[in-house]
Amino acid sequence: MKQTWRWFGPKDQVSIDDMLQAGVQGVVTALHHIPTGTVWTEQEIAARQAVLAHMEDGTPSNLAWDVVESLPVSEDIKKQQGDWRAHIDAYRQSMRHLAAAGIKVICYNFMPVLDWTRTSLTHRLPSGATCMRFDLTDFAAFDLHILQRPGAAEEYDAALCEAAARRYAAMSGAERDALAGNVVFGLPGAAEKFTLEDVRAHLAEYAAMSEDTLRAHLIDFLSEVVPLAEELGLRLCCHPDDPPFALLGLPRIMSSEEQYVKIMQAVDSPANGITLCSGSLGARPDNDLPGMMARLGDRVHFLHLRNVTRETSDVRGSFYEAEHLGGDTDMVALVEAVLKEEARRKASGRADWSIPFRPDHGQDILDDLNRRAQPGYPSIGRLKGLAELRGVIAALEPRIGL
Ligand code: DNO
Ligand code: MN
Repeated sequence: MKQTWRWFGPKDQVSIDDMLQAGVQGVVTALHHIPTGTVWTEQEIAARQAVLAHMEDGTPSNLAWDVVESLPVSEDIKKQQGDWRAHIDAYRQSMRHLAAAGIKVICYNFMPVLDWTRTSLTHRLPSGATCMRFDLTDFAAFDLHILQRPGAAEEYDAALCEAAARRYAAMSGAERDALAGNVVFGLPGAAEKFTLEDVRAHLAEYAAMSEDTLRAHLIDFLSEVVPLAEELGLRLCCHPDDPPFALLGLPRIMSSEEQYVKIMQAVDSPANGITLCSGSLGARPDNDLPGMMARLGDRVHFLHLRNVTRETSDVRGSFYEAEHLGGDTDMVALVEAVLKEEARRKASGRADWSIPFRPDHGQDILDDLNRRAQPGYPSIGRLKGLAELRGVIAALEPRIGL
């Protein structure tokens, strides 16, 4: 398993030197400054590679850009509206440029409007660490009373509506603003930053879209990009919905194994793959992560390893981001399934048998609490997650014969 690390570029609080001290072996990054739907030029890609190649004092870092996260898919492509065909052409052109630069793995997602969604970015744990949390009552309070989405009340049961009304009534104005900010103003990695008005306008455009239609749009997109990916030796990998259930009445199509299988079968190519994000998928009790890795393994091109503690037992429920080996996903069993897949690839003679993973979101601990990085991406919390995962890998690898 190749130990990679997400880096948001030169503006990231966490530096290349920090990454090296964390012991990472490769980098996951994206050209966040380039607007969605436009081409990533060879020059821009080369410039990012050049920055990555050196430490602050000019010493070679020996780090390479291994994974793109994300090459974003535009809302127009998801809706098949407006400039969607031009955006697909731009996507294909960016793929050619990335392949020419030697970057082979491209992560993307197909979540309409919002990328990942949380209600709190600094939920305090008993230890004093903070983490991100999704609280369904807070979310319903946002949806019903702040966003005031038409029809929202029909999507929550009566008890939840009452709890949300009480929660909203008890919040100060500043708390309401903070909740709205956490939910919609755009988290790191999200392609766009929104206001409430923007969200209302975007939601209206999806009002009539069914899951089947959104899935058909994803399949159309993949039919355009997967053959090119094959030709260029690229691996595309779709990140799951986070959280993995319907929100704000929007269709969600990458939340469960069953949904993944539909997409993998519709465009049946090894280049049409998955980012297995254990934190996203694990928020739902019916997603069996080690089992998914075992069954979908040959399509898994990239892994996000992170854990959540589910606070409710429903498919749509509350959760917080736990320590990497804590939480409800059996991380040791998942790592074991990943290593077994690697062993299969190696035995079949594949040179690229090692699967890149990154420690996904860390809790804010120690000096992270003074040096706030992008939510979810503190240096020490992620380093702790990586170190724990590295221990699991080191213990299991010899047993699997790697
Ligand atoms: C959050 C991330 C997501 C992810 C995109 C991939 O930390 O896992 O923002 O990068 O959904 O397209
Ligand atoms: Mn993830």
